[in-house]
Amino acid sequence: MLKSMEASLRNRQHPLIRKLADSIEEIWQKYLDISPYSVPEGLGYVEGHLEGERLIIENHCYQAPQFRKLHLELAQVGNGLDILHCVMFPNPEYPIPMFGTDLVGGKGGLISAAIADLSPISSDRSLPSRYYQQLSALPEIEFSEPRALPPWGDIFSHFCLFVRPENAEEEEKFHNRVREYLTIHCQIAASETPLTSNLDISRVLAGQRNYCTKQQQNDKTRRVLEKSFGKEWADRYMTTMLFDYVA
Ligand code: BLA
Repeated sequence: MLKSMEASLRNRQHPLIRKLADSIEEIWQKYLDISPYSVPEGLGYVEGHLEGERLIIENHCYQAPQFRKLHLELAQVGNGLDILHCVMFPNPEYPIPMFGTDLVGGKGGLISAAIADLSPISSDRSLPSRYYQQLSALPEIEFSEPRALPPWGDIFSHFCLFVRPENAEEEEKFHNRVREYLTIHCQIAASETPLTSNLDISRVLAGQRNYCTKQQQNDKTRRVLEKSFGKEWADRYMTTMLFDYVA
């Protein structure tokens, strides 16, 4: 029953969301040794409708040796607003960036926000050199409507894409670039040697904590969740499911 509901939400969503969700799972399967991850009780599939608008959320979670949690979330507000959210949380022995992507939109067939990044977690906010080299080697692309990051967005890298895709061609350009980011990330992650020094590991944890606490400040996400589920639930969801960190 759950499986068929899950399949049906994706098929009802904006084509860019459907394609990106499929790509994410395809690339994870291709490069990583993934296994199931158990989602906290009651959070696999959730529906809420406090102020009228119904919000449906479905979570797909995996883990891999290099990643303590691979989280792909699909959501739909009312009948029109579609959301894709994905974060890859590295195990703290792996000093690699945080991959994150968020797509929001669908009303009138338009995606209003498309963001993707490999965000650094080092204290000087630089990416590991292998990442920097491979990302720099990608051909430059342009979008007709780039968007400005909010104040908490200082966590994102120089390679962060944040745009409002104007048409199907720009949507495809975004999709392809995110596939490239994911492929680079999974290939590098799969060939990394884990850290052994506790000091180095604690630095990774501090970087991941900073990333998550900044993301928790996204009032636009919080408001959507609060409207359907209330303040307390929204806060718990943002801190335990969307952007949880290891203390
Ligand atoms: C923006 N996120 C948004 C917006 C909404 C959501 C409604 C505003 C869209 C717009 O301005 O056009 C809502 N996003 C959600 C909800 C969920 C979600 C409800 O994921 C989950 C249930 N957000 C992320 C990740 C990144 C991210 C991983 O979850 C980045 C890697 C970024 N979302 C992000 C940014 C904005 C945004 C930067 C714009 C915020 C702003 O302009 O203030």
